[in-house]
Amino acid sequence: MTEKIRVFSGIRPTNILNIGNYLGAIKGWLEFQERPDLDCLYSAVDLHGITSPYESKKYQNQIQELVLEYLAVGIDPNKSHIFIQSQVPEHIELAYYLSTIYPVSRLEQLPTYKDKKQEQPRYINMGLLYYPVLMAADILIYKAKLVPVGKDQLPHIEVAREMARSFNKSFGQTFPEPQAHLMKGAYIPSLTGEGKMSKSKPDSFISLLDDLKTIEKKLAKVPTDNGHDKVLPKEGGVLSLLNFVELFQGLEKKQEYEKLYLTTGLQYGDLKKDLAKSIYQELQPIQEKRNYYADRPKEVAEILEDGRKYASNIARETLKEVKEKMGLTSNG
Ligand code: AQP
Repeated sequence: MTEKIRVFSGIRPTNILNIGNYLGAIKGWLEFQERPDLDCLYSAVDLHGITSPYESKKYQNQIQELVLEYLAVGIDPNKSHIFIQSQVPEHIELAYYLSTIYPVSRLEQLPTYKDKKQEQPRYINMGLLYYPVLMAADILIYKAKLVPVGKDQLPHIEVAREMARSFNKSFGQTFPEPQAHLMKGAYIPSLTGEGKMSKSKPDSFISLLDDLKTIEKKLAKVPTDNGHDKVLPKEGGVLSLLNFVELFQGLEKKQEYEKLYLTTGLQYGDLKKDLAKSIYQELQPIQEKRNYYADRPKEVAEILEDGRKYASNIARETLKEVKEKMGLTSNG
């Protein structure tokens, strides 16, 4: 029997998941768990979450909430392994080893680090700089070859690839070079029309748990124009809206609106109302499933324990191999 190809991905428990996380990352997770040739590990990456300002008293709830949302969107514990990152501390140990073979200057130049420095100027901690190192360890500890993520994570995947190459060169072939897997929704713009949709920017997102009224209100605020021009907009709120139309209502509908924009004019009120309905239609079953699991904490705890055990076994094996290859233990 050929060995399954391993898949790893994770999300920070910084807030309720939004449609950016859902279309950009989770849709890829769901696609991969259906493939019998893949072995999928999906983690609530709580150690990454604490590199941004957070409230320790609320953090356990946020982590548990993220797990409920993983289950709610359809991550199936019979097809995937779900676990909490900090419960497999081997990630941290591997991250340290990897940090010794990687230049600090490369980490300082990463766009994600520079962005976060601007976003949280009073919270520029070592963990933030170290984020891509720990993320590389998250992936490499499982020798994962595929990483379904959004576009913003590409620089981090590149770091993981460089680390794998560098480690293999110095200590012998150990890690495969992981590849990012991007979905159609790999970059979901913010509702403000500027930058990407982000869990930590409240004006930017529609959350997976929003009701119809809230979605309508949020879409109503998306900045638009007079609905008519000779060329389609290349940025801003209108582009975001058309993007959502394609992802939730299909390409044909988007093309219909584009045609109106270029001819008689587009009525945003109608577009927004219709779009809100379509988004809510997709989110409603997710919200029901989230409530189903919220009522079954024992079942959720068992799923997490199974996931932790599975992940820990692989992680321990990899660490043993790494320590031997680095000369930290004898291989006798
Ligand atoms: N706007 C987006 N479009 C497509 N994909 C996105 N992702 C995030 N935003 C978009 C993908 O969702 C996953 C979330 O991973 P994360 O929580 O570890 O970090 P992130 O990329 O920093 O996500 P957020 O939502 O912006 O969170 P905060 O605000 O906490 O930093 C990743 O696969 C990401 O690519």
